[in-house]
Amino acid sequence: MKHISACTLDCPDCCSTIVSVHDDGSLSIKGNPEHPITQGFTCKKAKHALTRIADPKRITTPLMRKGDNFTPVSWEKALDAIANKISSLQNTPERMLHIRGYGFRGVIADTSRYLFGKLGASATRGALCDNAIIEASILDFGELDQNDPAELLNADYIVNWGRDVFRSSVHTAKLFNEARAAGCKIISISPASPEEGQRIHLSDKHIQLRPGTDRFLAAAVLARLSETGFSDAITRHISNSTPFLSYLNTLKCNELLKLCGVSLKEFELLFSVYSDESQAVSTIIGWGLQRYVFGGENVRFINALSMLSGNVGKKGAGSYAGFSTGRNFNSTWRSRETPPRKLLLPKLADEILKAGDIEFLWCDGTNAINQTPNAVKMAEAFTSIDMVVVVDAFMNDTAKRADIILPCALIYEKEDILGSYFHNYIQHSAKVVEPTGEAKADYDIIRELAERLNIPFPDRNAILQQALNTPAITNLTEKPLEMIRKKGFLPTDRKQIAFSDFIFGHPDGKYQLPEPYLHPEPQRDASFPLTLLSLINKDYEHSQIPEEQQQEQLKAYLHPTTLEQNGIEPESSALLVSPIGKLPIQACADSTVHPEAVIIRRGGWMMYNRSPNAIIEEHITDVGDNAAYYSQRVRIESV
Ligand SMILES: Nc1nc2c(c(=O)[nH]1)N[C@H]1C(S)=C(S)[C@@H](COP(=O)(O)OP(=O)(O)OC[C@H]3O[C@@H](n4cnc5c(=O)[nH]c(N)nc54)[C@H](O)[C@@H]3O)O[C@H]1N2
Ligand SMILES: Nc1nc2c(c(=O)[nH]1)N[C@H]1C(S)=C(S)[C@@H](COP(=O)(O)OP(=O)(O)OC[C@H]3O[C@@H](n4cnc5c(=O)[nH]c(N)nc54)[C@H](O)[C@@H]3O)O[C@H]1N2
Ligand SMILES: [Mo]
Repeated sequence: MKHISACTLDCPDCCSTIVSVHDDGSLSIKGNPEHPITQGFTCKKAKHALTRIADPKRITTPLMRKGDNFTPVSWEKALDAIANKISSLQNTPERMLHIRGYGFRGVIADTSRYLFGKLGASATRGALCDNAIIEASILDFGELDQNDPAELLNADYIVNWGRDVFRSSVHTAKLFNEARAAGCKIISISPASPEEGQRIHLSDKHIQLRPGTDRFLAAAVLARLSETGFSDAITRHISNSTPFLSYLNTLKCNELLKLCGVSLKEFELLFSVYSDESQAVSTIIGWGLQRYVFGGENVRFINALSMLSGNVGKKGAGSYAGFSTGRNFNSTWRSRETPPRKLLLPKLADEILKAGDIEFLWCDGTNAINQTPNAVKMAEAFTSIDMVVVVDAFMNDTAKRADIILPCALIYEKEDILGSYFHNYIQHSAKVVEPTGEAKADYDIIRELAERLNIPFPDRNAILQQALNTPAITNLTEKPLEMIRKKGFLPTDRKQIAFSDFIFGHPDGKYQLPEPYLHPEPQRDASFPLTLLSLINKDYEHSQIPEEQQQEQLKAYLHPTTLEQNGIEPESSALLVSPIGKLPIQACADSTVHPEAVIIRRGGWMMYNRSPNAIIEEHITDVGDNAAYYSQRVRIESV
């Protein structure tokens, strides 16, 4: 039996999938060939998500803590205990905290936010993922928008500032490949060649730079461009060009190139791309380069380069920074109450301990302890809370610290609709099988809890219908919900080229350049000379990794000269040391890694000594209060 469904993992591609249910009850998937972006294939992590459904380690009954262990309890007992605790806090609802992660995407997936919003619980602010790129782009453009992905096929050049398309978005990689076949040249910029070990190579040129220093490279190109001046046709759409352009005249290219470690020859190549007005340059901005304390500034100088080189509002050009996954839905059903208190997510451990009064925590869709900076302190903070409820399907580092674990239905065991942060189709994730064991869909868990608390709760179909009631969905021959259930996805009505009218989202309709200032990189402490890059894992979504895949020592990749300087033999066991801890690793030589960087793949669990966050401190980005994971300095020591 085959069903059209969709992948709910937090990923730009947001694939429409064809799910086959086999006679033995097992599932397999392939990409929907009808979907213009999915084009009949999916990545490995989407396939691996299936293995979790039938994983023997999956939690399938509610569990309640008894000392150091958990015992299975009925849903009645678990939900009654939670409802009692919530009721006892009805006069001090700020003592409740809700954390919702990125483990599963969707419209109905957000119902926990609705309930805890209604209850007046504390929430979080800032983010672990992409808030620096979002907020920086909003500061520039006044809103978040980008050209349609298909415009990449009209590009003469694609400059990929640090997006690891082979791992993070295989359908972007396919578009790159098609663009190249049509004659487009691709330049990638990052501290490590993301193509090492890949079957196909996409970049015509890779420019290696020092971690975190993209703003200096973008500024160097801007400074050279400013020597011949910028056309009034562009600057008249900018509200604050005068101070920025004067600042560019004070900058010295060679000094900027020294700061980012890029050679004059490579710079000249990049300059030749952005200076040719007859060419369309698509600028891709990765999430990696915004995970630094000046991540927002990195993004803003790259956007400025796109804008001032005449590549905004143009066919085959533009800055690709993403947009909101929810933008094609009507979200009025969701609660609009402002939480009484918002705790800073990338510093959550400190925030919880400082507040000192959080008595109840609800965590859904996140392995928060493992994925947030200073994981060790996060574990401490969790244990300081009277009742921690974790809605999850696996006994990870977060669930292990819960008082009550509620087993959730997983992907393909529940229905939802969802958007992408890369393309403008909306997808229907159909329920294909019943939840395993006693697991329940998050919506049902929340609704049953709401019933106990006498809080009226919207009906599932009503939420879906309302979400689809938007001007972005037009020209349908049937009702949108019926149609998306049948077809699996729907197009939305969005402009192909963002800002083609040069009207930007700021009140004056103009573009805004960043402050005329470049922050120097933070001072390096000589005892921690290396930058720790904790990059995504090709095969799995963040920490959603089966335990049997986590038994080997974590591998760290360093340039051979870095290993030699530190007296570390390639392939030997070593320690990565930061000011807050030590992480055992196997040191691997990789000549594509910048000599000042160490690369590890993120998502591994702390209980298996594989979580980078055990040694990552709470650095915050300049814009958007995002976790600046990659600003972490470490050293390597032999064991
Ligand atoms: N060191 C370091 N850490 C990072 C980053 C980094 O660059 N470096 N990047 C960060 C980024 S980009 C992100 S997006 C975050 C992601 O961090 P998280 O939001 O914590 O995401 P996951 O690790 O995928 O964990 C999701 C959890 O949700 C559970 N889950 C899956 N499906 C469902 C469901 O249907 N219902 C419920 N209730 N639960 C479900 C999974 O079992 C899993 O435990 O991590 C961040 N952490
Ligand atoms: N397989 C898989 N796919 C995923 C995910 C997953 O967990 N697994 N997670 C999804 C999520 S939530 C996210 S946020 C995205 C992340 O997707 P990406 O942004 O593609 O990946 P990251 O690992 O966050 O960033 C890594 C890239 O940034 C580069 N980089 C690091 N520092 C710098 C720098 O200073 N300058 C420049 N120019 N480049 C730099 C690295 O060399 C690497 O190529 O992937 C999504 N897709
Ligand atoms: Mo993310």
